[in-house]
Amino acid sequence: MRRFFSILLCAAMILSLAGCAGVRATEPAGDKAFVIGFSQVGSESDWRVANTKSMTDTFAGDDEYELIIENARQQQENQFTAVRRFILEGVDCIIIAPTVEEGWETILTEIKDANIPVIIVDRSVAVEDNGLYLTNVGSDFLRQGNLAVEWLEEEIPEDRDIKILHLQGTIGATAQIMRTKALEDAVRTHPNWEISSQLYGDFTEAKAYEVMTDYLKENRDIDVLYSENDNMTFGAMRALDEAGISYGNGGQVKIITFDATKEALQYCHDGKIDLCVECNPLFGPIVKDLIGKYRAGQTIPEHVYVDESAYTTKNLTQEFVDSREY
Ligand code: GYE
Repeated sequence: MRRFFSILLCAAMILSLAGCAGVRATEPAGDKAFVIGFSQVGSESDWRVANTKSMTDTFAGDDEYELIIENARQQQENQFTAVRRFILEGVDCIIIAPTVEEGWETILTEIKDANIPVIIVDRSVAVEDNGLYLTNVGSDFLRQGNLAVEWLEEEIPEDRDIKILHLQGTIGATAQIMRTKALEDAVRTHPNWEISSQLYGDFTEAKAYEVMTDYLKENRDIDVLYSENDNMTFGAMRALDEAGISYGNGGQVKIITFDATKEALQYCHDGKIDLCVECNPLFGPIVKDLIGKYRAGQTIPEHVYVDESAYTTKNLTQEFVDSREY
């Protein structure tokens, strides 16, 4: 049946000149394989690349599974197209890493009507009916934000006024919503903290570099940079370098970043970044385990959080940085 739909689908795609965007992430494993369609957000960050690799590595080489990945290039519309293609193909399971939280009701209902189980990974969806998906696997983004805020509380004496520059990721994505919430809540309860500006960096290095370069032309009074992912931080560091503003250990600006990729951890170890809050992308094996349980008819938890912590020069060793996978 699946084959028939695939042929039909490809014919339709050729006719519409839409092109075949899906990447078969694992070798076709024959007709008996359990086929998974994965709609990934994009490749905007090192975190994302590591996450895609974790999913691919997990299912590659296992004849029982076939994984097809569609890159949405950070556009929710592209995710809808990918999901409808998966439905038409008759895949056995759909995994979605949602770009933003809102707007999923209709498409999730379409998947439900097609009797295909859905797993939400990384970010979350805001839908009233949690029965529209099996489970949500990913980070506790609010906890991440709170870890950052708690660290800052310890760093800054109560009688010191600070100006925080806030670099935000894709607006409406859970990672942005929760990391922002933690900071904004904390600022409300700390009269000496002020968010001097919120800049939009879309989780990419290029965008962050651009907005920071622009901002620094008029504003140099920054005590803390709260950057919602590592790649934006790298862009911001480049802009700070060019503006001649120091940062990190002994510098003017304290830098807080999220993800804790190898590159960021190295900067942290070298005293250029003050705090790396970890966001763990390596949940491919957890997803596979949950799918196995689902297939075996076992109940699976509604939400599965990955393990994460935070790093400063105090708890980082070069050995740990070197052993970082992503
Ligand atoms: O922090 C960022 C990525 O949703 C956890 O998205 C993810 C975030 C991550 O682009 O680097």
